[in-house]
Amino acid sequence: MRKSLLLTLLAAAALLAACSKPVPAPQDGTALWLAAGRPYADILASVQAGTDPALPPEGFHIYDRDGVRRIDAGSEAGLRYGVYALQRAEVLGQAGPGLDLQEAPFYDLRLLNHWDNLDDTVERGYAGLSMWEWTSPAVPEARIRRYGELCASVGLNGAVLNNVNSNPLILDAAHLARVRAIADILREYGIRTYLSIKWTSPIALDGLKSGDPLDPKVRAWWKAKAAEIYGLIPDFGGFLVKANSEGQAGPQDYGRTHADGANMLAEAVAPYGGIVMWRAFVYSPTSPDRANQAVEEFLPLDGKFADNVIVQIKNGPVDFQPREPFSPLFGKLRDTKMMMEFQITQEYLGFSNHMAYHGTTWEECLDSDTYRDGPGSTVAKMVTGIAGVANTGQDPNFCGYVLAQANWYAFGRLAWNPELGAEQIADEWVRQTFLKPEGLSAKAFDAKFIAPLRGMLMASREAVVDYEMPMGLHHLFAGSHYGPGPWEGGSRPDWTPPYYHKADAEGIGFDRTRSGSGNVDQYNEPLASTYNGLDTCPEELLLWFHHVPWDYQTKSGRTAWDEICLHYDRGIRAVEGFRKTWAGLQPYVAPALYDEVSGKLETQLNDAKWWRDACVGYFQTLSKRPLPTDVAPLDTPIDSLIWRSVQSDRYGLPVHDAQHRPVILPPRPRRPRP
Ligand code: GCV
Repeated sequence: MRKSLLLTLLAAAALLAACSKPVPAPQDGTALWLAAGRPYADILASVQAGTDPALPPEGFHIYDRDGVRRIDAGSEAGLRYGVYALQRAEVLGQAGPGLDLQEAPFYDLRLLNHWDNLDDTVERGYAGLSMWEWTSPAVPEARIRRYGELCASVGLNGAVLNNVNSNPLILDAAHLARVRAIADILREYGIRTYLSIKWTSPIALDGLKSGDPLDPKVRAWWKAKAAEIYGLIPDFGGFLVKANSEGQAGPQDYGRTHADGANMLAEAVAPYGGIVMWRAFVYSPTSPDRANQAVEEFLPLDGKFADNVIVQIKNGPVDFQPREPFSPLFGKLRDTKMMMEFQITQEYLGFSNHMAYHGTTWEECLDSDTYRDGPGSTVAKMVTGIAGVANTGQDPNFCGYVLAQANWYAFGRLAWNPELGAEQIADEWVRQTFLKPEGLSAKAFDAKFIAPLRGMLMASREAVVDYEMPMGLHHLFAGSHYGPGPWEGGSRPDWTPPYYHKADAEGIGFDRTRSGSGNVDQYNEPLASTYNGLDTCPEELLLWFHHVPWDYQTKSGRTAWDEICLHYDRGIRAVEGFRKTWAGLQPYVAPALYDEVSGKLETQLNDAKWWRDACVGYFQTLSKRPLPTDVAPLDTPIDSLIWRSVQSDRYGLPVHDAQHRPVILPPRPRRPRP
């Protein structure tokens, strides 16, 4: 009798426990970070909204008066930002009575740059074809509206619709009509439309003989084109230009300067309040150090650009590598407006397959001190606008990976306020994106899900640096920009990894010191000397600035060789840790999202091992040193990896097998090392 009572009690307890198990909310990532908040219209309807001309145009003030919640704003756009700020505060549990939140954006220009082509492919896009659907007759209005909401909710206010490697046809009548249709939708969300132009458009579209910016016919053509565009889109933002860069034509082809070219376009859009964003991403194949070139070309032009020209500079001097120092140009130009260009899409950080939260990358850059006007001259303060190369496409979740959505979010938040911390932003994003399971207290959700996922995000970029290119190594990737290729040669040295790592039997690293390429002196003191000194250079940038012997003693007391091996190993351990943490989060997350992230982490781990095996294995053929005893042995011998790269599909995306392993192709015919 007693026994059966006990059994009954035990069964009841088990049932109770089963019933109180958290039930994950059904979600699939398509609501992005708008998942957890009240709908926009509900929030708007629940407040008293007013305009306050004393507030900055895009600013807002949320407060309570006489028990009523109010949002005052400087404009319609400001009100929109205020409503979304309230939505966020509600989700974060910060919207209780007495809320008093007054904000305005730090930068006026907060743009996404879409590298979308008119055939709907997306250069460096890993989330499907172009979200604008250039090739289909109908404009995808629902998606564009959703995009507008997402951008507005994080404070973005501009979009360059097409690739900087531009097709001149973007400026023909048919495409401009479509651009107008898109602009009409985006305007409702406070987003201005901009276009990338091809320098040779007057030649391609109307048969002009030249693209010389000082030729009156060319100038007249651009003026007429600007008038046509503004006739269709009165609030058109302006042009983004890639000129004399990577094969794109530009004013230098006619013996003119970047300033001549930019100013000619600036004159055409000035009557309408338009701007020209002129990219500083320039480098020629013959220069001894690609990292020097932007300063070499643009510093002599300082002060020569028209008022409505902004020079748009990539965060680092090379090209969106997992870690670069900030571009020295930010600390050099004084009389030229500058704009930051970050890359949200993960061209060099595992596409949309790897978790690589960029909040930390961008925080590191924006907080860097250029010393231009003395200590405290951070990069954030040097620039007047901020652009991010978008990671969006037609995928239902927009980004190809739920965890990649965090980068779009982080970009918007930092563009609004570059002083926000990466960790705070990660926390906000997790709370807004993932719904609390039923049957779980908010406190438990915090401890069991939010904190671990936030921790994963925060550690993720450093993990990628470790398993791809640690200690300042850079540009070690293979042709597709996915996966390792430290051995790769080619006709153009500055497109090959050996140009950057300079590894040989003696040592490794690019000497950018005063006895090398002199790049350190493009930075202001005291940074120039800090980078120049072997002892003072931060070790995370050691091989960016210095060529060191393999047995150089690092700060840990280990040799450079051992330290490199340890970093690669550490990267793999980190991804293993992410996998383990994520497995523990299964009870709290919808199966669709759980499976998506689990699969991607599996891919990331296999890719990380491939990176380690290829890089450490290849460098070992030169250093001829054994692996340190405290790292795991390589999985794959270098002979099976060297001269090989991953199979790509027709869009250039890497192919993985059913076990999430990269499909490595047989060796290609060797090109001689330069
Ligand atoms: C749009 C890198 C990328 C190119 C890109 C270029 C740029 O080289 O690989 O795809 O072209 O940067 O920023 O212009």
